[in-house]
Amino acid sequence: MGTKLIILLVIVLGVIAIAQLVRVYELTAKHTNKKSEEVPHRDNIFNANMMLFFMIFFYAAFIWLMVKFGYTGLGPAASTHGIETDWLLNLNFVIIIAVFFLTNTLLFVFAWKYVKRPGVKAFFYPHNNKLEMVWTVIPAAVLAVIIILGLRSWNEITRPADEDYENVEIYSYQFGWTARYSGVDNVLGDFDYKLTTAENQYGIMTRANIDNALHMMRIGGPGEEGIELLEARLNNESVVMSKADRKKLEVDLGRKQRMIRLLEQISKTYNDSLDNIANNDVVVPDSLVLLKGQNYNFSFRAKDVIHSAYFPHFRAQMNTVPGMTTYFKMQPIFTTDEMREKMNNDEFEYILMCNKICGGSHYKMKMAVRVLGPEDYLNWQKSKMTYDGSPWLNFTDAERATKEAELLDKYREIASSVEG
Ligand SMILES: [Cu+2]
Repeated sequence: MGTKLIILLVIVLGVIAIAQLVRVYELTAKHTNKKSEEVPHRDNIFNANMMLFFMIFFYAAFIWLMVKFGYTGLGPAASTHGIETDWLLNLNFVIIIAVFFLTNTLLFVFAWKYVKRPGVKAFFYPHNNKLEMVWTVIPAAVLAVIIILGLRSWNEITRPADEDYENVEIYSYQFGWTARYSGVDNVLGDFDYKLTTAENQYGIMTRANIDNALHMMRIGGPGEEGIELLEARLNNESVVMSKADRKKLEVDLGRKQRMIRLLEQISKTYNDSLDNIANNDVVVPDSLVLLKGQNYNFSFRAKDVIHSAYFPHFRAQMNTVPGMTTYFKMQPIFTTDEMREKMNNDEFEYILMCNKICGGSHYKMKMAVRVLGPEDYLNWQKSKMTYDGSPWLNFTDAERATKEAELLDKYREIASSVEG
């Protein structure tokens, strides 16, 4: 409060001081018999030279900033689309920097060169159709090229994925990420926010989860009162309750009764044979592990507010929006180890972070990402369990050796597709 008042006072006094200075200048001009709009030649020359001086200072500062802070430290783009995105961004920068130097040079050099000289009258040059055409059509054409190139890349990144893409869901919440792999069938189980309970954090749809959600609403569970208990409490005459408390209970009861009706709808239309699609999914809450060269189709979900999934090294980013699924496709081209070598940093890790201010702990909303080669990826896969608790790669002892060898061959082929 105090500082604001002082700042205001300084501004007011500053304005008064400038007004007084102008008055003094006017009075001296009157005294020396000069017209107030007449600027001495010496001042004009000084201003013209300052224009040139400012331009040089401006360019030097720009180049210094580019050299000092232009380096992102992110290393080479680590995905196929990332290479394209980098190329597009560089193209934009080349055009922007060229135009920046051209227009600013014209601005300041002209101001310096055509300084007002005594006895020289300015040339009156009101209009030129050809010039207007040139500076309208050329920028429009350049912009059109940039936009068309950008749209082409964007459409390619977000178009529906083909069959050879692996479907992985990235679930975002305040403040973390969870990955859900689609398992051996490459189909993600369905979900519905209404099924979200303490045991089913991701709202995954199975018969058991539907029954459980209904049970929570009717009977209740940890941290949740069911409608039976709420009704009993509201109807208990012997307990004295404040009006506000009663209102709160009634609102909660109404909400739960609505939820029960909606859940009963889901329960009625749900086909039990879909259980398997969700049950062979693999939920990995702490990290995202990818196979080098594999094409991924990521779908994004948000539990609470809008987040943004940002993979800086893959040059990929997508908003995650509550109530809607967003997508993009991505193909990692360097394993974490390869990237460590390229970056000359033994501790390098890929990362997924939130790039939308989403609350108090936004800054630590991140997940480790690892890109593995064929052998390491297969080993990791062997250690993971599906949603219903069976191994991801559920082979019988007799078939295991051949099936794993087949998978390894397939992964090697996928990884070598991005080699060199
Ligand atoms: Cu966030």
